[in-house]
Amino acid sequence: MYRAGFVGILGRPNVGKSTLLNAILGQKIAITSPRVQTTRHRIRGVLSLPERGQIVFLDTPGFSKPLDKLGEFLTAEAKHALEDADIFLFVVDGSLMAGKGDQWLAEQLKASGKYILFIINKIDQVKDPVERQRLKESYLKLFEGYQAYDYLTVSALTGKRLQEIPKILLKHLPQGAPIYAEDELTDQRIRDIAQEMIREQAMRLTLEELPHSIAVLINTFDESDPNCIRIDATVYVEQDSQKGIVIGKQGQMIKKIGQAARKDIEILTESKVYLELNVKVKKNWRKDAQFLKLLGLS
Ligand SMILES: Nc1nc2c(ncn2[C@@H]2O[C@H](COP(=O)(O)OP(=O)(O)OP(=O)(O)O)[C@@H](O)[C@H]2O)c(=O)[nH]1
Ligand SMILES: [Mg+2]
Repeated sequence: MYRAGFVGILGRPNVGKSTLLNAILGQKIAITSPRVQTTRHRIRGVLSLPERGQIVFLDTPGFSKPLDKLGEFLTAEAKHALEDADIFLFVVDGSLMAGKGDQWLAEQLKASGKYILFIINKIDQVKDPVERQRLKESYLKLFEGYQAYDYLTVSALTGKRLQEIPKILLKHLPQGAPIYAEDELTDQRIRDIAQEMIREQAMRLTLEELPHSIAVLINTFDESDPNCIRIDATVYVEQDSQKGIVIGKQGQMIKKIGQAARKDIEILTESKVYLELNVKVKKNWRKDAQFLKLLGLS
């Protein structure tokens, strides 16, 4: 019996949703970082299990109180996934006690009446079994009295117990034909993943200095040369002072960002890549509706 459907991956920011998705798919389609608000778009990731079924994962921005227009968009994206999903993968950070945000989200998910696979992640960070149990119990309280759920303690980073996830999910998806072609991995264009990979490296390499104020826009993505993809992209920051950080002393930082991103994009595209980066200031872009639209974030 073939089953196919949508699984909404929901949770607070930074709990490891995108890391989990990449690990389940065995391929990197979503960028990750130690910062909140890393994921900005809903991303579809497709896992096809020949003759058994197809799981379409919807990775979402973490749920949190919106502080600006960007925040509003992110919350709206996550809410769409709440509606579109057949069932949920609810992810929490198992190295921290359950908080108000987790509780609120659990209430939203339970109200849907849909099946929930509850993932207690980052278990590699808690070595003491007593502490582990105490943390786990703080989360299981959220589901007291709810019938339609199972839970797993996992580590998306080390891969511990991840192989059980698709098996469990599949049992709870509706019967039906595949939604995507079986060789399809994601709905994103290569160009958009490349853009995200540049943002990931820019965030990673400026970690200490910059909060989540980086945006990246690819201006040209030229595939006309069969031997080399030529990409021209702009890294946007919010303030003049941040521009210097991204460029670095004698351009060292932007060079590093470019080299690291180029490597990732070359793996992604299986092609040689020429990447040209420049840096611009866009004051308060997170509140700028027009600019957000340009980034596809509205
Ligand atoms: N130790 C440990 N770290 C993890 C694990 N899973 C994810 N992380 C780290 O947690 C951070 C956040 O991971 P992401 O996958 O970007 O989290 P997210 O939930 O997608 O975050 P947003 O997109 O901002 O909502 C990254 O630094 C990951 O490397 C895990 O199982 N163990
Ligand atoms: Mg994410």
